[in-house]
Amino acid sequence: MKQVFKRPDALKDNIFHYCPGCGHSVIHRLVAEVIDELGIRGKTVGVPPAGCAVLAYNYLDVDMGEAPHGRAVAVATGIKRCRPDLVVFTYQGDGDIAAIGTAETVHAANRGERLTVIFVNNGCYGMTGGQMAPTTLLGQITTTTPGGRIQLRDGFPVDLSQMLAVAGGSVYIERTAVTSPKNIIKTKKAIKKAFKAQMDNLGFSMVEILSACPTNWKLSPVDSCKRIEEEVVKHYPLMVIKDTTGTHSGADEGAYRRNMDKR
Ligand SMILES: Cc1ncc(C[n+]2csc(CCOP(=O)(O)OP(=O)(O)O)c2C)c(N)n1
Ligand code: SF4
Repeated sequence: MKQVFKRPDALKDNIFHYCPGCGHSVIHRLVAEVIDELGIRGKTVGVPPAGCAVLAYNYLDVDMGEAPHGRAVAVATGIKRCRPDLVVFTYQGDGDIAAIGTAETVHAANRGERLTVIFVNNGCYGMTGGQMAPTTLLGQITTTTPGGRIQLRDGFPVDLSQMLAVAGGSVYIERTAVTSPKNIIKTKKAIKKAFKAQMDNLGFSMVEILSACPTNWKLSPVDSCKRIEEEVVKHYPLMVIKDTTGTHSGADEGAYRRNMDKR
């Protein structure tokens, strides 16, 4: 009989430590499926965050290089520049990338580093107990905003994808969610497209994935998905935010080398 469903080769046979209903497990699987389908397992390096996905190396069966909180894109830049033949991705939560990691991420996008960011937006600091993150919505209750996030004290939610879309070196940024089979399929397509943009040498690519943190939201997994679809998408609409992959001519490696040779 033809096998129609199996564990991806790029996913180790370990039991996820994530809470029930957490999006990280689904997103790990999607990344693994894409790596298998692109046939890049032997030449892919991932950089996990500080956050609940810090143990991603226990699950993804590719080389992984750990980075301190917020530094994943900087570490990935170093790896990619040393070994441009590798496919390099970071896997980061919103606290990791949109708070402490903002600066290096903005500059890496602006430089057009040829790497891929998987940005898991669950609107809070999951691992450390559900504190407010830059992405936390106005009014959202977290452990550090027990009365709800208010603009006067806490500022507005940060839309990192829109910020990075302005950068000259970003070529593909899409926001998706893992709340339903339809959205999960779209997320996988987006991850594949982001990896391909890197493999075509085009520039910085990122997929922002709206994901549930049922434990810290204090909602059931089903109600967490409902919250994303009914509330979160109003502020963070699911859409392709930037796509210049069709018109981009790719990085001019030759010009770079000629310029270096002149010195
Ligand atoms: C420099 C530094 N500061 C703070 C921490 C503590 N810390 C670990 S994980 C984390 C928050 C992670 O939240 P997020 O990136 O949103 O990921 P999630 O756990 O929600 O997936 C923090 C503050 C740390 N590890 N290193
Ligand atoms: S705390 Fe939240 S983000 Fe972390 S594993 Fe649990 S549900 Fe997932």
